[in-house]
Amino acid sequence: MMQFTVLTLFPEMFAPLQESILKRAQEAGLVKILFVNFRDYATSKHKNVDDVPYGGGAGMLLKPEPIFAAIRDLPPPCGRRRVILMSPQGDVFRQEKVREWSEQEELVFICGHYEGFDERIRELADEEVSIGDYVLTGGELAAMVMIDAVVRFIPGVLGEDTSAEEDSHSSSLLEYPQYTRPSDFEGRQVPKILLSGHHAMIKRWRRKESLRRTFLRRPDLVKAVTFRVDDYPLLEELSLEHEAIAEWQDLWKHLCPQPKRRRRSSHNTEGKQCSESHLQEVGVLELDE
Ligand code: 4H6
Repeated sequence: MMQFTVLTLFPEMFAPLQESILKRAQEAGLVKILFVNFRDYATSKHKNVDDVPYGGGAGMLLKPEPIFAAIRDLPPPCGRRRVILMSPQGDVFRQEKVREWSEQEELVFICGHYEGFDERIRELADEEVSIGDYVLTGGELAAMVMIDAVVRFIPGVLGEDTSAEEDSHSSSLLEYPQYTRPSDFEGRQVPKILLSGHHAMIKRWRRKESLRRTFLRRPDLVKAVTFRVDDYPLLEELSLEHEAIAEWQDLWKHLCPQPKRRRRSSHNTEGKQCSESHLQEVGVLELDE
């Protein structure tokens, strides 16, 4: 059971987490999401949670006292707990972080609103994280994005045989194109290979299309890809199909199959000369370099 605790002035904004897969995960007891409205920890008679900035300037900032009080009032952690602050100034949230957080027993999210936080609130957080380079009216939507990504990574949430570990971002490659019926939709055909039932060829096609998409759409991800030896022929084909991919050739030339070094065979202990026909069977590759 993984617990999420959200400190927010607007718990009603989290209604979308009560639908679909996140609803099922909570009903199945895999996940619990608690909300703490830190306005309940405001001590002034008007329950103020914000105030004007020292030094002047437009807008209001969240005061430290209610958020400090709310964090101090949390029950002692049941295990590993991470306190997270969402802000446009944080480290960008990536799948690697999802994997790391999925190993915690509890995640606590502090959602800011108004123009921002009093700087002293930052010391409550273990991490400051951003979902991307844009500004939101509050941290709530960012927290929902992160909760969704972590919940779907918890074993059992997606179902029995579907593993989030197999997802495109685990391999740093984009997903290959997928199709369902009909095989001909208004003249648009599903690639023939996918109808062939030839599983090895389908696997090869999918790997090639994942590579193609990653190079063409997300060149920034390419440096994180671990190429396999059997990617070599796929990459060479893609180089011929796209000049833009050919420019990356230095990345995979080390995977070029080397011609096998001829060595004395264990069946040829007398050191006899190998016949011409045997050498042909071994298949000497002719390669550049
Ligand atoms: C901290 C500081 C996260 C949090 C300021 C939060 C974008 C992201 C917020 C603010 C967020 C993100 C308050 C500044 C409203 C703008 C909440 N915006 N803001 N990219 N906003 O993850 O005014």
